[in-house]
Amino acid sequence: NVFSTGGEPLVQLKGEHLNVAKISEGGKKQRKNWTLMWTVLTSDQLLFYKERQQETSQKPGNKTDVVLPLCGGVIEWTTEKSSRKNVFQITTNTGSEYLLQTDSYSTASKWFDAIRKTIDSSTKA
Ligand code: I3P
Repeated sequence: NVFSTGGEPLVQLKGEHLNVAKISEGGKKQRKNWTLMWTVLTSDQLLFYKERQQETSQKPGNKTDVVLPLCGGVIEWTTEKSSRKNVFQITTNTGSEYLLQTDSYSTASKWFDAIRKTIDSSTKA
């Protein structure tokens, strides 16, 4: 369900609630604090919102709480960095590390695959 909405970033995956924890910022370790975030994948960014967004307002800068650039990033499943299940880590090209998690394996793997493809295509571009 890839669609473009007039000049706004191409949205690859519409919003869904995922648990998010930033564990490192610019190479510096952070205290883990899981937060349920409304997550939107665009053609080159992952956007996290504290509150669920309407589809019409899914664009960067519109109350986006965290913008995670995916170009040059790395994504990998991890079983060591959390006691939770279905956890994967995204490392940005600036050395920030985020854990993403949801109890549904199918949801987690859907996001993992879409983010991996986005990292690949935005890194080549
Ligand atoms: C952390 C909290 C996290 C847990 C983390 C704890 O404690 O319980 O949920 O991560 O484990 O340190 P606090 O709230 O006191 O900071 P998981 O849920 O991912 O296991 P960790 O230290 O092993 O990362």
